[in-house]
Amino acid sequence: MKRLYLLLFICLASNMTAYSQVFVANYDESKVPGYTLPRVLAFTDGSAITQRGEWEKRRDEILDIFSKEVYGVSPNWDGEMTATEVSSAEVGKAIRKEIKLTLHRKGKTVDMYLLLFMPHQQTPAPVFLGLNFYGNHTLSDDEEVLVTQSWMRDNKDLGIENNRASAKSRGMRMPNWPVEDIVEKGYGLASLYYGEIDPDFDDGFQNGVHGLFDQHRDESSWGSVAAWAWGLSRVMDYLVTLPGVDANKVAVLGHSRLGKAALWAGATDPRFSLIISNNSGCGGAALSRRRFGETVEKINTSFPHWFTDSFKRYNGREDELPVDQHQLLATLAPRPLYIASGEDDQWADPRGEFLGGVEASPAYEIYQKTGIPTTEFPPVNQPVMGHIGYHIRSGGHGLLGYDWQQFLKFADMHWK
Ligand code: GTR
Repeated sequence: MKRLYLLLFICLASNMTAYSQVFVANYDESKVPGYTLPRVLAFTDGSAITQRGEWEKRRDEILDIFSKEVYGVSPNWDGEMTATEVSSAEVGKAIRKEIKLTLHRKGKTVDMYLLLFMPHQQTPAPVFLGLNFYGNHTLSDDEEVLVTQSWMRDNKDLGIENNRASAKSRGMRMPNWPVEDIVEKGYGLASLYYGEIDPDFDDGFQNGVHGLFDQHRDESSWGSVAAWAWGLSRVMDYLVTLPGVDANKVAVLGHSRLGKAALWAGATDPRFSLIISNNSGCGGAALSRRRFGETVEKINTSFPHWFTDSFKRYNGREDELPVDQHQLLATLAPRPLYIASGEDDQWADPRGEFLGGVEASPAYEIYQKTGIPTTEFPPVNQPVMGHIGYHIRSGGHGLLGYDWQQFLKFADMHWK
């Protein structure tokens, strides 16, 4: 009997602990804790940075810290990639192609299918490259565009069952990828399903591009966000070989977790000449020290495979992070950077995303460029554009037509 009581007590107690650990996000600005951000233009010993050369030395140190403590150290690519055209068609003012890119390394392969829309024109066109969430066929109503065979999270509305996509979702994401508007401007669009680079579940890093490498994992090994970013660089390896692409004008963009990946791709690959983060939030453009909406602990608990194991040391200890996200944004200087938030997407901390841009701006000034042209949080639907652009639009979490209209304006501003 005593044992039964003891067992009952243990069960109750463990339940209570579980209950007391239920995460409650802070959405109250007045409850944002006081914090001190690491200064962008300072070395670790506190000495000020005033010269470009000093900044670039510091920038490399910052990137090294982000590799080791946040996203993980990605391998150099020493394999081969082959490209095979799967289909090609004229669609309106664009040529649409799907290309199978196969990564080969030590007898292992990974296939990624790239969907490419290019304007008909004589001169090489700038291109937007962005990963998609549900497969290339969701961006097109053309039946030739393949339905990915890769693992996908189930979603009844989109016809994704048993972790496989189906033709039910064909064309369903077209409003989020306004191909016609992009092509009309003389730009191209390249996209691929992010799960083909690395399926988004915690499998001990066996599948996707992680599986191409012999892994002796440690606490700084690359997670999934780094893998998606690394995959974007492999796509860039291909894009630069295309005569129709202006390799000096390739923008990398992403929404949400893929916005985090786009930022890391931009930081690690200087060939991306314009970087766009849409609703990237925690681990993206938002300052971790604000602990507003999603926190470091929350993201590491929900998605243990996204970042390094070392990042988990900062769960609930954001002030001990040797870097904060404004420094990641600063490493992109002087390349144009656009940060977009949604008013109802408080989970991603819109103000924290804006402040990330504000605090990154001194690095742009080193290059005589204005980062975000204001330190005042702009009203809804009133974009501000310097070398860093920012808007908070009405509505929630999503990559919408309004967002694209601003990205296109921003690209025109810097590319035309
Ligand atoms: C959420 C996650 C965010 C964001 C988002 C998404 O569940 O907490 O950090 O990445 O997913 O990718 O849609």
